Amino acid sequence: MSSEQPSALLSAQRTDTATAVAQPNIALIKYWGKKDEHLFLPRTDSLSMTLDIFPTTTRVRLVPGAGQDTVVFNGEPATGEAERRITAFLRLVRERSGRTERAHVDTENTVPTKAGLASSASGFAALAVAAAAAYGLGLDARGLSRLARRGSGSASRSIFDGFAVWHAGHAGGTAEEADLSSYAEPVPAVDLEPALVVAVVSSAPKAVSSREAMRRTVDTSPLYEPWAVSSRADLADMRAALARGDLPAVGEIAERNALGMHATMLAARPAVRYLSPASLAVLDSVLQLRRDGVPAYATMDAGPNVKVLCPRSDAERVSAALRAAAPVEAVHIAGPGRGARLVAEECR
Ligand code: 2P0
Repeated sequence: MSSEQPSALLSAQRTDTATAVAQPNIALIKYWGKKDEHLFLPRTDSLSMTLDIFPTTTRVRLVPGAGQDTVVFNGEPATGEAERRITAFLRLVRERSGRTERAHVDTENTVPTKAGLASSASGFAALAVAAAAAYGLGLDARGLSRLARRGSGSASRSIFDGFAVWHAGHAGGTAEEADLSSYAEPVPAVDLEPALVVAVVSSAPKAVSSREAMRRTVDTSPLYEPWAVSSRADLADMRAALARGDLPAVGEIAERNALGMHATMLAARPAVRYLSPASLAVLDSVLQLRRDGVPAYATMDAGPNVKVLCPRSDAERVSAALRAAAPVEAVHIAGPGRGARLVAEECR
């Protein structure tokens, strides 16, 4: 038996074993580009909705006397980049805690990985919450958001329920000041009753990682800076639309922000193109839905999959239209979900 604790109690108590659950988030105002790669400071603020699907469950257990960290990912020993990122994150947590024990991490991720479905967001949000509790960091939600950011930028937003804004912070001053300046927090929103319909066009790993793609875009795309400027204006418009509960405006702003982000990538040298013919067919079907009177709006991340924001009451109709538009692998209907949280250990 396991029972969940309220998000407010995240990491409140110290144990040597902790398990946390987190869900992915989808950005409505995108994070695309860093100003500090080591600290994961983004160039622009972003805003997202945490989903109620695809949970990641991560257990961190301290192992006194162990010579190294061990990581199991979906039942298999983690290797390569995934293992390197997780052990680097554990080193950061150890530095902060003053403790030296290595850890065993066991993570079950139900998100299709590396397919632009934000698997690193739920993954590092769950790891941050579990590791902070296991090592006794005693962080509040903002502190957990900052910590999760150091694993993957978008993970900073999955700490929170529903809509969250991630502040870019500032790179000046000391590293500690810069680190403190960038975190996510909840955004006030009227209850919109939204759905996000996820059309999985391909769950194959992507050819270019989002990390490499955003670096290349910042370094070489002549469209990057204009997009970053317009994204700041989009964020202000988005906050206002959420505050007045205007779902069509939220969708319209999200769609223009995402299309603009993909334009920056197409102008990079060499270009990064994540959208496939099937993605474009789904985008066409979203236009057709709007012509038919359904307020549906698309957003896309670092992959070919398309996520469509619409009223909850239209989700089934949108789902059917997306399936008919292209040979999609799967369609998932998500709503706003809970932030990362500890789940009580059954017995130790
Ligand atoms: C986002 N994406 O705002 C944007 C939009 C993809 C497109 O955050 O390098 O895995 O680990 O900080 O968070 C994907 O990038 O990148 C992402 P890192 P991350 O959701």
